[in-house]
Amino acid sequence: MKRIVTIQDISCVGKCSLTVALPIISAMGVECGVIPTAVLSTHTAFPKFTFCDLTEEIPSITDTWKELSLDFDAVYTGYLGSERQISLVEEFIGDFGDKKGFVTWIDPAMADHGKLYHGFTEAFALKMGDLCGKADVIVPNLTEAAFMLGIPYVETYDEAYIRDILVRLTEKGAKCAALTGISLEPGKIGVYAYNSETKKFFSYYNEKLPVAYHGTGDIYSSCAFGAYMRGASLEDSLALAVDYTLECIRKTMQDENRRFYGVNFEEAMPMLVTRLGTLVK
Ligand code: PXL
Repeated sequence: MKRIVTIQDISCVGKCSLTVALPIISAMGVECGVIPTAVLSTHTAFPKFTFCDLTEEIPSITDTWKELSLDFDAVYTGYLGSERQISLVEEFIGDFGDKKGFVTWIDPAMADHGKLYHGFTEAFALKMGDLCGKADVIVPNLTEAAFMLGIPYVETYDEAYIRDILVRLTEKGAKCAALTGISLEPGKIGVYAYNSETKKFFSYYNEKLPVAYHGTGDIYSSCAFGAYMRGASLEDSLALAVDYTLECIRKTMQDENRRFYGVNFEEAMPMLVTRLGTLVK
């Protein structure tokens, strides 16, 4: 079994970051170590939240792991709270990334719908862009891509624009870039990706439902990463995550008692595990 580490916050309620990454990655048959970067009462889109910063725990944890000679097959990061935390992730890659086949998977979870999340600055976004340059795979949405490239966010675009953004993202160093939430025809939404080593593009779409829920980006990234670590191709992993995220949204819409936050990723898990079984042994 592969052993990975995911570095992101714990939002105690809100269904994002570690509270979705850990169950999804574990259900997919990958051992999931964690470094919690902060503990929040909820994620920052709630009107009020507490925030306990754990930055200074990170070096203590990783130093102890080094003394114990622990090793990992991958690191996966999501929401990071500060530029210092980005530097610590870079150090983690330096310390643990020399294992053969090591995968660095970065979800620059920091913005959506044209806006940075509460508390982030443009300088932070540019530094996240530098971290993405060290990755094997990055999974930004179009807002995050625009902030990392320092260009305006646009709501209407065509395929040539998406391809240009993908190439520019990989020119900053990432091997593969996958833009999430891409819609090039009405009623369809999915992923558009580029592998700078093979110079190949890949896209996959499924139904676009007329709703937008918080936390789908974290679910998408965790699922695609989990499948990739199980040995599925990157294309199959990215496509599975499109279908799983849609299934989570469908289950949420069916639930009369649904919350205003997060999606029902829990009851969609049987579909995920079944589909994963068709892709890997
Ligand atoms: O879903 C991304 C995310 C993760 N963690 C925290 C957040 C957000 C988005 O707002 O606030 C703390």
